[in-house]
Amino acid sequence: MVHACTRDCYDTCIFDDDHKPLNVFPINGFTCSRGIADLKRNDKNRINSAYIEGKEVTIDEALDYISKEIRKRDKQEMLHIDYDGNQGLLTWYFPARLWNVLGVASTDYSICSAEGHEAIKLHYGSSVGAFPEDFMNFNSFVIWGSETVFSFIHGWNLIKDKYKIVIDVRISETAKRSEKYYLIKPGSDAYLAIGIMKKLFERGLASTSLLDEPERLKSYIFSFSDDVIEEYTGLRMEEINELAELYYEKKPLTIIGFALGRTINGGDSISLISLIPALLGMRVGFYYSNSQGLGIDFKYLRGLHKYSPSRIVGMAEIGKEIEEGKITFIFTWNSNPLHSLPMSDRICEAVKEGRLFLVVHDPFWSETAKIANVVLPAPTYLEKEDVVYSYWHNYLIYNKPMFPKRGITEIELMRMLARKLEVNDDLIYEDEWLAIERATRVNVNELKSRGFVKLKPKYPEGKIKVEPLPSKLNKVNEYVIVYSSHPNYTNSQFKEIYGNREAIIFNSDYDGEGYLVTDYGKIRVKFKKDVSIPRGVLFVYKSTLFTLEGKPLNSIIGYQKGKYGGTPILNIDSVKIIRI
Ligand SMILES: Nc1nc2c(c(=O)[nH]1)N[C@H]1C(S)=C(S)[C@@H](COP(=O)(O)OP(=O)(O)OC[C@H]3O[C@@H](n4cnc5c(=O)[nH]c(N)nc54)[C@H](O)[C@@H]3O)O[C@H]1N2
Ligand SMILES: Nc1nc2c(c(=O)[nH]1)N[C@H]1C(S)=C(S)[C@@H](COP(=O)(O)OP(=O)(O)OC[C@H]3O[C@@H](n4cnc5c(=O)[nH]c(N)nc54)[C@H](O)[C@@H]3O)O[C@H]1N2
Ligand code: SF4
Ligand SMILES: [Mo]
Repeated sequence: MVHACTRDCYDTCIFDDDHKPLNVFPINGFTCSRGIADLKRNDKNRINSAYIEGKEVTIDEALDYISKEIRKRDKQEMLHIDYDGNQGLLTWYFPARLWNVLGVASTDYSICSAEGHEAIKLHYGSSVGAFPEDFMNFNSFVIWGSETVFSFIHGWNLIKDKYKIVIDVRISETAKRSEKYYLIKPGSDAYLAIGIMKKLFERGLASTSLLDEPERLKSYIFSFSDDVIEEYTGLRMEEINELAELYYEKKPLTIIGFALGRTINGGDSISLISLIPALLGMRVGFYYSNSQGLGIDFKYLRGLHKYSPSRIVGMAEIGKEIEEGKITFIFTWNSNPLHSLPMSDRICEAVKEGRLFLVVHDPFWSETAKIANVVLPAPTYLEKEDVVYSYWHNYLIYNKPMFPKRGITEIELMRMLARKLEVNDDLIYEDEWLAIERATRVNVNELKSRGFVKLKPKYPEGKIKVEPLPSKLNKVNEYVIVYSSHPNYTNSQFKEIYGNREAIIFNSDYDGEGYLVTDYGKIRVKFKKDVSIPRGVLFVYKSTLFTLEGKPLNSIIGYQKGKYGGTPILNIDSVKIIRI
């Protein structure tokens, strides 16, 4: 029997009964520092009971209390926030049915990768790209806006001995370990993609057969002068020419990092980067996320084939809507919004002032759980059955629990709350295994007995569409905040093992304390000089987003969002520094 790590991670490691990583490709018998520490972590910092306003209660009492609050309100002012804390189909997707049947507001699930999914889909029909087996067919790689060494360890393992080119805004760990790197100005990736394509056209190296309107692309590309491309990217034309040559000669696989979707011009950048392999005649020449290529009907699992939310609130705008009093009730699971959302200090303020009723269902005392009105204990992935997919490889895995259940599962909670609210819709009571079978078309008995099955990748057909091409690219001002994964944490998780680190702002020239200030707020932070960071860049690990005073860094991030998938622009510019 096997189980699978359900964390938000490319790799979705598969483990045996003793929690040893399986030696199947591409897991290859090893795991990360979190995978290693999972068993030890399972007993630490756990929520072991339900709580109302800090007082221990039974789950039944807590649900009575929550249902009274729900009955008092309009659908539009209630929101469920769920994201990828656990990627299991039975933990994340299926339990959303209650909220969709009730018709409360939903988020747009945009915080992480939506921008790139939508941008690539417009050209290719789907964002699906190379699977692990395809990686093996390439001898060179361009790693564009991704700290692969930390964020994608099994991907890195497949490519580490091959030729790698990194495009980043600082000398990342991945850059240090690669054969070549190019540092560009934050948010200028769209210009670099234009520059590369321009050189390919100019030198007659472009292959146009896969594109529906190559001439349209060419005239668009040639509307940008070399001077403009140099000015925006900070690279010289000789360097861009060299990169174009490398692209032509080596025909690399381009790994497009999710992080790009959260930068200024992010969707446009991903859109244009994705066209480079097409211009070299490669149908599958990039990897972004393969979740759209697995044939899983996520909408069915969430009940969205039958019901729709009363409204969609962009994840970029939740903080703002709370401030404006438009949201007065939040139910969250699988997510730590205080850590992850823009203007997240508005959540704290509104709860303190009694303007927002906050419920958190989580296995661990996350920052958000600590301030919630009602807290509910959830089992970890080691304590409940689930079915897990990966956004890189194509195994669908049956997660068999290793330990007895603690707390209440997301499905049990959904059904108990539905009974309290007298919601009787069949969707809520549909057998979850039947729902899995319908959504994945995989035989559940076979899945359970074999542990995992391979899904067949699904690719769209037809020409790659050149349109839409970005009409206007934004100018980026210094200072820009940029983030990367940290090897010992997954987003806000694993502080109980690896410690609660404060936000340190790595930069080119200042050691000391001070403030970061934007139109949305001010936070006191520590600064540290680092030679790998160019001027104009403020770098922080995305797992260390709280100050020592407990204020979230995201307090200073506004509600700007991408135009394709609505992804919040987290890599904001025009940040002022006050030194003290
Ligand atoms: N260990 C670990 N692994 C993780 C996670 C984790 O927290 N820890 N998180 C998971 C999740 S949720 C995600 S979304 C993925 C993210 O995985 P990746 O997509 O690899 O993103 P990051 O690790 O955030 O690294 C982003 C890189 O982009 C660079 N960058 C920032 N701005 C720009 C820009 O404007 N242009 C260019 N070219 N580069 C830029 C940063 O300097 C950084 O090196 O990783 C997953 N894997
Ligand atoms: N400033 C800034 N903000 C960012 C980012 C950034 O780079 N910079 N990155 C963004 C990205 S890429 C992402 S993906 C988000 C991630 O943002 P978060 O939502 O903060 O992600 P996690 O830390 O993974 O938190 C998920 C929560 O789910 C809980 N959880 C885990 N397993 C289960 C389970 O089985 N059941 C339940 N009920 N809960 C569970 C965890 O304990 C944790 O509290 O943050 C985004 N926010
Ligand atoms: S976080 Fe990623 S690398 Fe670590 S155990 Fe989970 S799937 Fe594997
Ligand atoms: Mo993410």
